[in-house]
Amino acid sequence: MTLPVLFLGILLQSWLISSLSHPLDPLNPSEINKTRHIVQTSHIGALPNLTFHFVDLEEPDKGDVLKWLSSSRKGRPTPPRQAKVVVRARGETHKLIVDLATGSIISDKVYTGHGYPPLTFNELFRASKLPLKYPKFKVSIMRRGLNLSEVSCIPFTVGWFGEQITKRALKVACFYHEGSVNVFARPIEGITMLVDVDSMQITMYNDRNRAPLPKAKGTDFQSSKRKPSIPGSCNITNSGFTIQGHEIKWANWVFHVGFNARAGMIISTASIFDARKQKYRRVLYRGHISETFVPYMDPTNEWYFRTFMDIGEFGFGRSADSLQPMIDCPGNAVYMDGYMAGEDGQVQEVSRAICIFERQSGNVAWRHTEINVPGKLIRNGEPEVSLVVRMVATVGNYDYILDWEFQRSGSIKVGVDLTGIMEMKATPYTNKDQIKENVFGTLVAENTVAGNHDHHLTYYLDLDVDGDDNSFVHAKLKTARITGSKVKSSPRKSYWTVVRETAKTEDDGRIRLGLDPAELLVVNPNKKTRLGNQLGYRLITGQPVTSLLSEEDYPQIRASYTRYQLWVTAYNKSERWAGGFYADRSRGDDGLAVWSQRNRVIENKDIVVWYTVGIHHIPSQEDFPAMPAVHGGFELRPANFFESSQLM
Ligand SMILES: *[C@@H]1O[C@H](CO)[C@@H](O)[C@H](O)[C@H]1NC(C)=O
Ligand SMILES: *[C@@H]1O[C@H](CO)[C@@H](O)[C@H](O)[C@H]1NC(C)=O
Ligand SMILES: *[C@@H]1O[C@H](CO)[C@@H](O)[C@H](O)[C@H]1NC(C)=O
Ligand SMILES: *[C@@H]1O[C@H](CO)[C@@H](O)[C@H](O)[C@H]1NC(C)=O
Ligand SMILES: *[C@@H]1O[C@H](CO)[C@@H](O)[C@H](O)[C@H]1NC(C)=O
Ligand SMILES: [Cu+2]
Repeated sequence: MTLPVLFLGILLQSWLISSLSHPLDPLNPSEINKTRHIVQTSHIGALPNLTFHFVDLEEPDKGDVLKWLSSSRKGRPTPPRQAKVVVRARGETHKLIVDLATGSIISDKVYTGHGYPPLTFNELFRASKLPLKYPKFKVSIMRRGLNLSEVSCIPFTVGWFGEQITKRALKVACFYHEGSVNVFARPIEGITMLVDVDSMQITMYNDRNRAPLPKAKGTDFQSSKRKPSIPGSCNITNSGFTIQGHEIKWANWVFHVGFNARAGMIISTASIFDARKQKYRRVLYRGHISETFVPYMDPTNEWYFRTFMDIGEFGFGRSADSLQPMIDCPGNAVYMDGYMAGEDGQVQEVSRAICIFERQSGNVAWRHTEINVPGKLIRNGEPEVSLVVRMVATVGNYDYILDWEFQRSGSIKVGVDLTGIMEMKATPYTNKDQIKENVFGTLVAENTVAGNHDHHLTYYLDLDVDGDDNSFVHAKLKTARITGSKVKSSPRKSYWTVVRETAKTEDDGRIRLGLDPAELLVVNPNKKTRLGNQLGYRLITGQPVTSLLSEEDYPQIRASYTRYQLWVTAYNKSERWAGGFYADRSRGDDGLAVWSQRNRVIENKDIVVWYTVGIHHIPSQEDFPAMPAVHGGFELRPANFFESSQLM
């Protein structure tokens, strides 16, 4: 069935109709507005200079959501709508729970732990403008013979380096955009400015005045080739998916797509239809990106602090870009808008924040040719068709293209493409032969070093394989030797065999992947296939990357969860953000690594898998002036979940 796009558009706009609502729907514009109104007319609203840092659905308890899902749904009321709100006033951070039905604040707690909520766009913007009015900076620009009106400044989060007392702070670096749109390519090197965010003032200034300004020539990444092909000329159609509110049905899948300022796109309650059992079976309760850690490997004064945790410090939803039809998503894509609250609590809309499209990849889903049936040549197969849900987060210089791809086979492929502009440092060198010191990166253009760095993208995966209670199985492939009496019966000396280890507690759930071959499975220990195999879903990982920073290094203390690529924890509604909710200037005393230390039982329990897609990035000249996309990701693939292939 093909739904014309126009019809889908009408369906998309009808998400306020309650019969289409789902308990995990993100706050809609009128709910965000209402939340603001409730907060502003309360005692909190009376506090001076109140700023909103996070507004999201306070999600109902999982049990209530599941009850709603298993009921007939239509007409059944969703659990009461509540909002989670994080505001700051008088130098304090308040965490509020707002009840939208009664219009009241039902919980108000002042956060007293380490770290701060995400920076607001307005704070970042104001910080970026401070240098341009700062007398010492003006002198530095004049001394370099530059024109202040061609300078753009960009604020960076500062991390934490053992300070006993911290304040909300940013460091601002400036760039010369004259003659190029590639702002990051022309850093004005040697200047450090510390901004106190609460008072919005420059509180430290240092100009070491080094390194010439890289040239503008060759830095432009715009070109006429970038023009998309004319819509119309592209004749791809969707063979059929429907969107009701935020719920998407395609082929054998049904799932919910949400959005918030922190994670951006959130996939929930994904179930797959089992034709044999004639029912939907649960696979994933919630999946989204949880935290990113992007440490640069340059310990010098102007660079050491660049150890970003973008999700917690800024937010991928906050950084979500409006998708460009025919570039970011193909011609058959359908779009969803995203809504957030701004610093003043007002609704902010990201139009076309998410796109959904059917993809004919050109790959083969399965095939076979059989020549051994006498008198017959049997050739069969199917092209691969999948459904992709995509968003793009542009976090300063980098662009992350985030995909969730659903396949009829039962697989969910999660992909991330990294593209954009390198973070670059001005250097006196114009040729590699001149360089006798460590420049902590690659010379990618004259006077320009692109710094070595990592990207660790940690995914939250609350898998519920055919039910809540699951176990994690580390199925190791071990070489078996043929010895003793068996030697007589086989000319072979060895083979491999599978040794399944079920994780009992969270200690067993911390896994460093490496050379040892293994299958990683989330199984339902209470269910078996008709043939007696344990039902499961397999996690097929990408390259095993862990952080190489030393354990006592401050950035590593904050992002200690990057020590392992894989963690399994007991489900707890409030444990969602791997680096802790208050990631800005955090000290590593909250987050995945800390929760896992409780060593809870994870066998035959509701469990959450955390997997980190990691990329060590040694820049090369081809990454300049803009970087062709690099791909990372993983696959969730059924393993004895069905009785047989879902493609035939
Ligand atoms: C936002 O809420 C205020 C106060 O309740 C109301 O007066 C206003 O009409 C609302 N605006 C929108 C756009 O919903
Ligand atoms: C509120 O903000 C203004 C402008 O930034 C500032 O001058 C004033 O001191 C602030 N008031 C309080 C109580 O923080
Ligand atoms: C500085 O740049 C502005 C804007 O591009 C331009 O109008 C002005 O003439 C420049 N001044 C100098 C001294 O080059
Ligand atoms: C586009 O698709 C339609 C419907 O499948 C088909 O009739 C038409 O021939 C196609 N046009 C081109 C140019 O491929
Ligand atoms: C859930 O997690 C939070 C944060 O880690 C913790 O404070 C709370 O005690 C946990 N609840 C349970 C029931 O374990
Ligand atoms: Cu990179």
